[in-house]
Amino acid sequence: MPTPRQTTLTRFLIEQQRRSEETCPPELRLLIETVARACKAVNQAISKGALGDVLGSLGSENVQGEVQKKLDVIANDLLLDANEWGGHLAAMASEEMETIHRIPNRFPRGEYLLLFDPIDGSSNVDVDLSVGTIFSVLRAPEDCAGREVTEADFLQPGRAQVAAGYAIYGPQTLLVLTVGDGVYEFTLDREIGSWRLTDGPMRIPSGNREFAINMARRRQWSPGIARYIEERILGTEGPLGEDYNMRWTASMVADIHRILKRGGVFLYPGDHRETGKAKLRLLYEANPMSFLIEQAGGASIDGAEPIMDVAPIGLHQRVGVVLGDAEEVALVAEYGRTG
Ligand code: AHM
Ligand code: MG
Repeated sequence: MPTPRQTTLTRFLIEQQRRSEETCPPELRLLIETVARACKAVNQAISKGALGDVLGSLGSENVQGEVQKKLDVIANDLLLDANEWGGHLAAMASEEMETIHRIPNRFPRGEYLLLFDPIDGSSNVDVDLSVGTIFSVLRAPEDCAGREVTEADFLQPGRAQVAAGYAIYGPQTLLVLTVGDGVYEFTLDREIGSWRLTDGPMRIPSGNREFAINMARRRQWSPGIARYIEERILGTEGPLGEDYNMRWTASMVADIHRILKRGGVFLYPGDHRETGKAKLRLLYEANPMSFLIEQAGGASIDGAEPIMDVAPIGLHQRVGVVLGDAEEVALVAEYGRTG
């Protein structure tokens, strides 16, 4: 038997397929390998930094009105190019594209839909902090085979995901993955260029007294969120009688990875008092992260309901996000109900 560290992503996925063709059919396995390969190329591009002329903005805006970084576009193209010819996909969608990307007619069409955020936390790229790529895989509706894929085909709840994960480009380059049978972490062995299993099945440790929230948005919080955070800030002088720590990286991948490894809770609430707007996107940020968090024993809500039960109405729809330690998330939900 190989030790976990000798287990490559390829071997892990083949063994997963042998254990259960239902969770990991060959087509899905090959699709995940292709995404993972594209993430290696993104990693290469990011790590060149100023030497590769990849830093800074392009001067363009994406569909959400956000300034695009050069790397947002480079990574988006790398993921599109790597995934369009393999025959596993019917279409793709991304944070950086207004509408879906159909597989060109010159390539065979497969049965899956891929959604991604090519560089999550891209404001951090220029200052050399961790960023990542988030992805989610859905099955295309059965009747897709005989017609053009549409945006509506992507509007499936998070529970319908068949795989999800992220790559994190930090001190180490990692791939964290679920096919609905636990969460596993792979570290990129830079010398031989392969992903090796380094953790899993991952479980969120309970009871960590750390929360992650952007405090500058405090004026926008609902009474429930304000109460939850206020109690933690009061620490030993408040009803909890314990001190808490705050961590905020402005890279969701980095905050979620910390929570998977050592626990705690992440909040990006969607309760702006005037606009009711959230920031994070449901289909390619909140849903894949929620799938991973639930698979690791945690919970994930939009403030009240499980995120993966939300019925999507738009490709770039935003949603409030509270996820991590299941007990903490339950408390946020309770304070949301009672104020
Ligand atoms: P992005 O996908 O455009 O980078 O935006 C998402 C990021 C998340 O990674 C992070 O949690 C959040 O935006 C940070 O937002 P803020 O700048 O409000 O702290
Ligand atoms: Mg993002």
